[in-house]
Amino acid sequence: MSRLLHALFLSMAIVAVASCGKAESPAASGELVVKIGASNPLTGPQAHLGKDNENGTRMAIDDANAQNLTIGGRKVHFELLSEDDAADPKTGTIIAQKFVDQKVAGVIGHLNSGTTIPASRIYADAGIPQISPSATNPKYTHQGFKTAFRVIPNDTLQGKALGEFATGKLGVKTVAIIDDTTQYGEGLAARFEEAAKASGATVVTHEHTDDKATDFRAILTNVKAKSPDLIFYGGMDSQSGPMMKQIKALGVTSKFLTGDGGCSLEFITLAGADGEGIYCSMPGQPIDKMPKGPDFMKRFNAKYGEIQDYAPYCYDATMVLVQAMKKAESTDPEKYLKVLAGMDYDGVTTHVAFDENGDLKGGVITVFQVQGGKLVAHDILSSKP
Ligand code: ABU
Repeated sequence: MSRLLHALFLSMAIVAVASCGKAESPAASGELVVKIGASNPLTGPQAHLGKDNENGTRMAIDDANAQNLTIGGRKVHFELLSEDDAADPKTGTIIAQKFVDQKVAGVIGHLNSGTTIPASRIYADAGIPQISPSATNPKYTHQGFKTAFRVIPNDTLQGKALGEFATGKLGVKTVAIIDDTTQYGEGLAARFEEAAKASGATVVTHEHTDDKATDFRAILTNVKAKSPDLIFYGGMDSQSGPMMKQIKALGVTSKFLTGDGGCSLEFITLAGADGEGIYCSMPGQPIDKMPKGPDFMKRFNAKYGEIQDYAPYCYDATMVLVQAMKKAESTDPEKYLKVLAGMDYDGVTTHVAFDENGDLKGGVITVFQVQGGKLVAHDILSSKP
């Protein structure tokens, strides 16, 4: 009996100590807790991009909470549920189902087209809005889902703009294409190929690797034998960096162009001096030309360090979702989904409004060149899809 009493007192003491000094949880204080899911690769070779996305979303949630918003007359507290999908499509769908079970109000993500597209069906079936800040494969918003939105220009625009940039501004006549066989890399490479051919280039070879490879020397030896004016890579920075080093080591002198997945600070770190002079693109304006870019960059840098790629888009995606709930005065997705589809929002990156598919209306593509170890804006392209 005395043992039982002892155990009872001990557990009461633990509860008392645990409660001491702890802020009342938002739910306990009568606030309505609104969960927002974010799914990104937080481990593995794309973890730096995943963390960048997570931080952009987190910053928006912190800002929204600081506004002390009420929705439908109740004070709300937004809570970030962040998951690591490791850029793996199957893991992405498991996380999507977990978010549905947790009744999230919306999802910001996933980072990759390869995870975003299969997860989008799960969100669509559950009626939960998904806003992608970074997945650029056009298929995502072309499946007829009312829940799929994107705040960044897609690869229909990016691929065409880059194909025309290669033949026009760079004046290349022959092109070798390499892609990583992912929904993003292969899709962008296909769009680039169409545009490059349509604007007069000859594709001398189109090679495929995968998103785990690190040794590209066999492919690059094939490419070298064709002496293309330009190599285009559809894939991520964790591969374009080492690929660039191997290109130089093999003595290949072709120009090099890649899309947004390869256009980051990480590319510069991985490629080192061998990355100097290459071209890469990001959908949207350079940050200093975004409507609220400079202020965002200053605040983000102070909190989280340098922006890798998509953090400002994550911020806008989150804020658009929050504003749609506020405008609808409801946290019921059925009510704010329609409002979200018709949003007009002055974001950090641009004015956000969606077309009939849920894609960002308008948009430009910026081509950067690596100069002195920095990404320097070279051209802003606005090719029509
Ligand atoms: N947009 C490039 C990186 C993410 C993706 O689309 O897979």
